Amino acid sequence: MFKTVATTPFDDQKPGTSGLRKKVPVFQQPNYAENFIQSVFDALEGYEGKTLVIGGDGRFYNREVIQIALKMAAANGFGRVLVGQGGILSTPAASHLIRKYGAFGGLILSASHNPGGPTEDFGIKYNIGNGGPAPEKITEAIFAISKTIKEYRIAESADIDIDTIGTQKLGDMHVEIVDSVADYAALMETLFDFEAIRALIKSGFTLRFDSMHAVTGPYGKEILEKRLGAPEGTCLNFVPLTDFGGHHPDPNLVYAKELYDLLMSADGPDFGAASDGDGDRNLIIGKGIFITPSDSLAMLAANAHLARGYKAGLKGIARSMPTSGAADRVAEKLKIGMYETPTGWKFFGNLLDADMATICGEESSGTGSNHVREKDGLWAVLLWLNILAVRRVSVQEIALEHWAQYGRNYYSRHDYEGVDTASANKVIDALRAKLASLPGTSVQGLKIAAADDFAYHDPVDKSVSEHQGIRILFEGGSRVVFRLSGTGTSGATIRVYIERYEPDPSRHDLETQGALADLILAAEELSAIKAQTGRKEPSVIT
Ligand code: G16
Repeated sequence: MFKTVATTPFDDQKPGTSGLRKKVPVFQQPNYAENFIQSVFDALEGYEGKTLVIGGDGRFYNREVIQIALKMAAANGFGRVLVGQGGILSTPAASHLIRKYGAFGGLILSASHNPGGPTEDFGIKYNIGNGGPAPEKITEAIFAISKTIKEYRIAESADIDIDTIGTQKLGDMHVEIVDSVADYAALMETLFDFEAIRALIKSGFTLRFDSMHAVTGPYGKEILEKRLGAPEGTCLNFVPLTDFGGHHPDPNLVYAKELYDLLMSADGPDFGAASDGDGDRNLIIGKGIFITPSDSLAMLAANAHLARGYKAGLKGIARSMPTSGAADRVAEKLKIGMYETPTGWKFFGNLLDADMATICGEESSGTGSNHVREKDGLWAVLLWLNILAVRRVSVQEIALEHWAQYGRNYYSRHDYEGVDTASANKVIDALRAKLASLPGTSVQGLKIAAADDFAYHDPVDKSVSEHQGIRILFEGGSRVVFRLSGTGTSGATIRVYIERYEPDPSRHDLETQGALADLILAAEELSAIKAQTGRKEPSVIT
């Protein structure tokens, strides 16, 4: 029942920041998904007879690729595959299943926060046995194999019913269709004090959780409304749709504006949150106050000991380089390790496995901990709720107190999306070329203390990752960072990260873009993005 199919390579199957992401029509080309999946299997060793987890965020083409992956897993010798019912698994839930059931690895089908639909985005990512995204060593091997692949193996069989919970067989391989939510919800109950959160909600505390028509809908319904007793109506846009209702399932101030406006209104709820396509990102908004992801990491780290799972304290905190330095001050106070990694959750894996870091976070709306090896949107929401349930103060009070104690890191990211790749590369190359001459000079009255092209030396496996972003550090702790996104599917996206450290509490209530105005001008003066790309302004400001 297995056959070997001859194929020819595609030259564009290089995994980016988080797996291979392309437009659906690219994935629909004959052999495209098959080639990539076979390249993944060929890059691995010793999986015969072992378990693979497969699930996705429910976007268009999810079900088709799950069938292909199942038939290929059987033909390649896996012993068992666990699939989320209906093909649905949030990325953190998939990571948990891999860990809980000792799987060899997993295939996560998602393009995260990118739009879905017949002409929109799709993606395939391989996660290793620790539950985390494959490290660069493996993604590079996958890419190398994809360039020379000659054949793939697949079962000739009818499609598997992925909607009915239970076990089926595909050749010798067992296919178990599992509840998408149950194991994950049980894990959350071990980390957080559900009693305390229930009591908070019972006392009249109000919240909204916007799933943006993506994967966290069923998770939010089960955990927030069913287990924590939040009234119906707490979960918004909770039915996963293959095209996310035509929206970007990206929980930021642009795409979750309605939620933001609700939280800023006089009679809005006390707490609002949203998650993205595959459930690993989060947006946190308190009544009248947006918490930046960088601040959220710092505030969660400072208060995490209030939740059951983190009572013993944190071993360390890790953040991606472009994430603000707010968490660094918390680590300093707690006298624990602080690690600065390149963008990409995969870089946290070693630190978490070695128990050097407990909590990690990124400016791109990602926060998580050692409970899985992915960032986890709902986890961040529950940790916030747990902290609020114990402290019984508002989100605003937590933020103001935090800034008074540690200082405030004003922070914003300006994205230039869909820029022509050659111009984007030119911007970065030009910046790189002048790095050595910058220290000691001034722009917009700001003195440059240091400038470099960030390279990461992994303290665990000693691997080195170079060219991870251009950093211009000013005296006093402010900085601008430039890098190209590794998650887009068309053209290039230039990201400019702007940060000002403000220790003075009398200056903690400024409007963010205003507080960063001179740095924003400095970034343009240094990079000439507008002149190089012909853009007048960023496409997205968060
Ligand atoms: C992925 C990665 C994150 C990264 C983000 C943005 O998130 O897992 O680590 O911060 O992309 O990356 P870039 O700046 O290269 O576009 P997700 O939620 O898209 O899987």
